[in-house]
Amino acid sequence: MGIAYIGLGSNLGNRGETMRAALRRMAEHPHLRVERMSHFYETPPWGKTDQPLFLNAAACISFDGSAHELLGVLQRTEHELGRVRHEHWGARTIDLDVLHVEGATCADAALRLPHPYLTERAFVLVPLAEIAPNLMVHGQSAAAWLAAADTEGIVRARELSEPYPVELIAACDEEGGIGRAGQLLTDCPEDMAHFRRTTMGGILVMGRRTMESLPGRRPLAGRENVVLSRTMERAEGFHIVHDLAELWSLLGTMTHSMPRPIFAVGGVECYRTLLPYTRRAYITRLPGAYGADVFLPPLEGFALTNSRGGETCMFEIYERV
Ligand code: PH2
Ligand code: MG
Ligand code: MG
Repeated sequence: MGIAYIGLGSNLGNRGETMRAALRRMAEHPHLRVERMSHFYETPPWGKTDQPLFLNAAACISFDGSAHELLGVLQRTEHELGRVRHEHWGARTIDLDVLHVEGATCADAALRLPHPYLTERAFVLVPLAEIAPNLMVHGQSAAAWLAAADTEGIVRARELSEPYPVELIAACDEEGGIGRAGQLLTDCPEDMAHFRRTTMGGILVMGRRTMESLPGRRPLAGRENVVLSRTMERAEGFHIVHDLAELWSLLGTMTHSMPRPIFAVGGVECYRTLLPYTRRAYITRLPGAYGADVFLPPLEGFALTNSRGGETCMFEIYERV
């Protein structure tokens, strides 16, 4: 089928988390690839106005299948994420709409394309024009439709509701190993300095075993230290969260009072959990092989954007493509 545009909306529950979950599920579908994603926007409810503020976004995807098959994928995703249909235009945990399919129009009971209200709804046009200003809909570009729309009250979401709020930082040996017997592979002072410099002032998210491997089990100075652990109850100097919902809620509070970067710092389970939310990875390449027993998960969908040789190791930056 080719390129299509999807509108995402949510105004119930943990909106940012649900939107990210929808995005992740779409990206995991074998016939669907998320090509581009807008920021999240907070938008006043349109149509039925006595309901909570929405979060809205738009995604450009490629899909191997028909428009109706795409609709099916989106409806299943809505269902899996707990959407219950109450009232027309009412509050919902997640709403995934096919906005536009390149080269296709459609007008049957299940699907109308382009989306019938696309050109008059600012909550659709603001994110859509961000990722596809030149997209032609009914003879005008998305940017031109936006210029004629009433965008009052629409703002880039201030809370922690970026699609990819996390940065990952790790050091690997030549085999991709990151640790052995619960410890780092080697003591590389140059990498330690790089880690410190990169993360200073930010928020560190780590697993329990990584926390226990810190010198004296003390939090790292100058940064917020958050432990993501199902079992841990408390630890002096650390914030403990037990699942992703708690993590996003804590991070929302922390970044609301002071915006700052969020780093996944290990171990492997923490990396794996946060990789779907990661936009950038700082990877240190350590020369040699150390017989690691844990390895960095593959950075699928990331591209190397920067590489710098140090005295004793290489510093690379990968960005989500
Ligand atoms: N969706 C609706 C009705 N009203 N208002 C905003 N701001 N955002 C939406 O996504 C939205 C709405 C029906 O789908
Ligand atoms: Mg809708
Ligand atoms: Mg819908």
